[in-house]
Amino acid sequence: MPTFTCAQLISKHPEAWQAATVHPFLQQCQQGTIAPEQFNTWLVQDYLFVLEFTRMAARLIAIAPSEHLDTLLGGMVAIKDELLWFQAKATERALDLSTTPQPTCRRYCQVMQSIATRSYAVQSTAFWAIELAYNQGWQSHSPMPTPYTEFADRWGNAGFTDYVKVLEQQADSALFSATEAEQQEAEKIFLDIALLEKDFWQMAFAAH
Ligand code: MP5
Repeated sequence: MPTFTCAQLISKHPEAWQAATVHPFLQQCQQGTIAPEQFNTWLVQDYLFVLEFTRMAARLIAIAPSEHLDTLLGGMVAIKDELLWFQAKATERALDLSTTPQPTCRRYCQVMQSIATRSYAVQSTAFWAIELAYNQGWQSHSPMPTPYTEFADRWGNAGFTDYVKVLEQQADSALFSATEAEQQEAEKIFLDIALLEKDFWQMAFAAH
């Protein structure tokens, strides 16, 4: 049975991945020309996204092999800090986080929920893709000027890159022993995520 790796998913779908990680939203953050309204829309909607991503991480931990737990629990600790950090950033900007998710954010949350009953191979591939999208997206538009520097650093820093590499190894080991049907599902969710990442940037970019 042919198997593929995470790296092969990216090399098979370079355009989809490029669109997920390179966007005028990030380019204008880097140039310092993004409007506060656009950035604040991203910030609030991303907080809502991370709330749902937390639950996806919990489901992943629930089905992970024991030797994968250390990395995943480390990720969970980072998410705990990140939620508090989002709250602090929102307070600084006088933003209300208890708002309704926009349609794109809601769709992304639904996709994360929809894989709840899928195999570990599928869920770990999705988890890796979501983390890699932010790692590469922010990193490739770094350095950013203030006040965006800390945002680019949060997902672009070397430690986060290392964490995403371990996630890749863990997803690869799951894909290696996955059935062909599971591999097909993993490829599909990867493409769904690539599209949703692009749409998420566009949602914020279109805010005015
Ligand atoms: C992430 C994110 C990364 N915050 N938002 C989107 C739309 N995609 C990926 O997740 P995390 O938990 O912030 O590292």
